[in-house]
Formats: sequence, structure tokens, C-alpha cells
Amino acid sequence: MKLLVTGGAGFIGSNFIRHMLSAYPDYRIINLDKLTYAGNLENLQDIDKFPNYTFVKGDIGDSHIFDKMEIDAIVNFAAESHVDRSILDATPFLKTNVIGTYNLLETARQKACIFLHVSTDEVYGSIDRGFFNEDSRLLPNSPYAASKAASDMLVRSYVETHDVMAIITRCSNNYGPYQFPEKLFPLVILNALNRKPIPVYGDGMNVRDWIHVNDHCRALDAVLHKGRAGDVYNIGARCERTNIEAVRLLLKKTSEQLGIDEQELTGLITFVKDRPGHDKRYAIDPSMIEGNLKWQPEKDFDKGVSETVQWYLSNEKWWQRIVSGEYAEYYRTQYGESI
Ligand code: NAD
Ligand code: TDX
Repeated sequence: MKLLVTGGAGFIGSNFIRHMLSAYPDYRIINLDKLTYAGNLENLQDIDKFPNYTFVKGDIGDSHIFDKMEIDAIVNFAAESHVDRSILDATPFLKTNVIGTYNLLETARQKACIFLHVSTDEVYGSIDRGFFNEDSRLLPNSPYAASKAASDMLVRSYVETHDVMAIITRCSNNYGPYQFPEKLFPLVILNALNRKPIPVYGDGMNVRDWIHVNDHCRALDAVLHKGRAGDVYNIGARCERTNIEAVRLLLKKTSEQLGIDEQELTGLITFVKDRPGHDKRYAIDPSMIEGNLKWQPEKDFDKGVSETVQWYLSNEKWWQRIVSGEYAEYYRTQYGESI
């Protein structure tokens, strides 16, 4: 199979490429990535010499970039992905997540190839009780979520109008290696290592549903090979935690691995002003992918968190380069000088 992976230099895309090259050594993969602040070729250093892997620097919004590519399937990870940045400026979110997806849909239409659109549970908005299923209404609350919901709507329209063989997946919060330090898990680990305050928004009681990135990649593999065109699949590991529970677990694991007293790190927790429009709870029902595609998450949360802490401890060179670059300026804008 000839796969075009977009956004493959980011967190989930790079883990997906690694998974696919190991599971299907005869597949050919083109990774097209714009290399925004979140794209990092160091995420793929171990595989960039594979003969059946090619990297192309480019923007999914560029309508001619795909002309000469032979493609059986597109897996679209390319996006602006951070909610807090969409609050500061939504412009790149609309350009990439909406117009960029539209351009990819036109490409899939012309090449008559499969289009797997990697979306998010955030398009459903927040739910106090119960779970979102694939038929739940889309009620996005952040500009990021709205841009992803808009892209999902476009995908649906290309299935209905142009018979594009498109499938949408909506996954819950991912964690694992190579996640950019702006997201909660790496931010907590790195601030703990540097003994910096750990900002928890509001009262810390917002709930997120966590899945290890490898389980997400295995689910995407199942959808790509066994999913039905036109369908939507929720992906989740039934692992809800309040943010403060997740932060405390991360600090427990970090202190164990550093061999220090846990209280030295829990003392860093600092409750800060809440995120505007902060969704209270995400919780999705993954029964459809479990039943129809026989997929199940494999990674135990406690073990996955330990391994993730260990990964950041062992890969200081990777994150030092990020935190000393553009990220430092974003961090100051987001948290101010005191944090
Ligand atoms: P990320 O921010 O780590 O990576 C995004 C990648 O897309 C980067 O490599 C970036 O350079 C690239 N990119 C951005 N704009 C581009 C453009 N115009 N053209 C080409 N490449 C471009 O994001 P992530 O966390 O890996 O998320 C990947 C996808 O999964 C996103 O679509 C996101 O909405 C979705 N998702 C993420 C999560 C999560 O918890 N992180 C959960 C569910 C769904
Ligand atoms: O400093 C922080 N303090 C804090 O309390 C940060 C960065 C986050 N939080 C809270 C906000 C959320 O309730 O932690 C929770 C997780 O925050 P993020 O890591 O920013 O993720 P979230 O906003 O839930 O969105 C993520 O999951 C769905 C991804 O970033 C999206 O790309 C994905 O679609």
C-alpha cells in the first residue's frame, strides 16, 4: 500500500508512521509535513533512512503538491492541535484544519483514494453524565474544536456528494512519547523536573479520557484496513481522570523515578485562572470500534504513565531543544513570568 501521512512529524503522526513501518514493512509511506512549531523531524530520527519512507516538507493547503504522488490512502494528522493557542489566535486553525482538509479531500477525490481523517472527541463538546457516541451532536466550544468539527462536516459532505471513500475517527486525549511540551502531561513532567510551578486550570476537576498513543495508532491501523467508508469511529480507552488526579499520578511516578519525596513535587501544583470555554468533561463510548473492528486498548494507564515519565527522563536532549526555542515565548505569553 502507498500511504500519504500528513502531519507525520508531530506527536501522533510520528508514532503512527513508526507503528506502520514496523507492522507492514512493505508499505511505502510519504510523510508530508509543514514543520510548524509542533513538527519535529527528530521524532522520526530512527526511521528516516528506511528505503520505503520519504519525507516531503509542504503544506496540506498547497493544491499542487500532491499532483505527482501515487497514493492509495491518505491519513490526515496535519492540524493546529492546541486549544490554548486557538484562544490566542484562531487564524492558522482555520487555514490548516478547514481549508487544508478541504484541499486533501479534493486530492482524495481526484485520486480516488481512501481518506482517513483523524479527528477528536472535542467536536462533541462537554458532557456532564453518560458518553458520546458517533451520532451525538457536534457542539464544539473552543476555536480549535470548531475548526475540527468544520473539517468533519466537510469530510461528510465529500462522502455524500462526491463518493469519496472517507472515514472519520474521533479519539480522546492521547499521552506518550514525543508529545509537544505545551500539552498537560509533558508540561507537568518537565516542570516537575525543573522544579517549576505546575499550572492547573480552575479547580482541577475537569475530566479527560486518556489513551496511550500506541493504542490510538493501533486503532487507526484497524480503521484503515477494516473500516467502512462513510463511517465515524470513536476511539477511547474508558480511562477518565480529573486533571488533578492525572497530575498527582504524574508527580508520584516522577518522584519515584527521581528517588525523591513526592511532596517536593506536589508542592509545585499551582491553581491558575481557568481556560476560557474550558470543557468540563470528555467521555466517549468506543463500543463501535471494539465490536465491529475487534480493537481493544492494551496499555494499562498506570504503566503507560510510568513509561511516559521514563521516556521524558531519558530524552532530555529532545525536549531541551524545544523548550529553549519558540516555545519559551509561547510559555511566557500563556503563563506569565511567575509560572
Ligand atoms: P501535533 O500538533 O503534535 O502535530 C501536528 C503536525 O501537523 C505537526 O507536525 C505540524 O508540523 C503539522 N502541520 C500543521 N499544519 C500543517 C499544514 N498546514 N500542512 C502540513 N502539516 C502541518 O498534533 P497531534 O497531537 O499529533 O495531533 C495530530 C492529529 O490528531 C490532529 O489532527 C489532532 O486534532 C488529532 N487529535 C489529537 C489528540 C491529542 O490528544 N493530541 C486527540 C485526538 C485527536
Ligand atoms: O497548563 C495546563 N493546565 C491545565 O490544567 C494545560 C496545558 C492544560 N490543563 C488542562 C486543560 C485540560 O482540561 O488539562 C487538560 C488537558 O489539556 P491539554 O493537554 O491542553 O489537552 P485538551 O485541551 O484536553 O486537548 C487535547 O485532547 C484532544 C489535545 O490537545 C487536542 O489536540 C485533542 O483533540
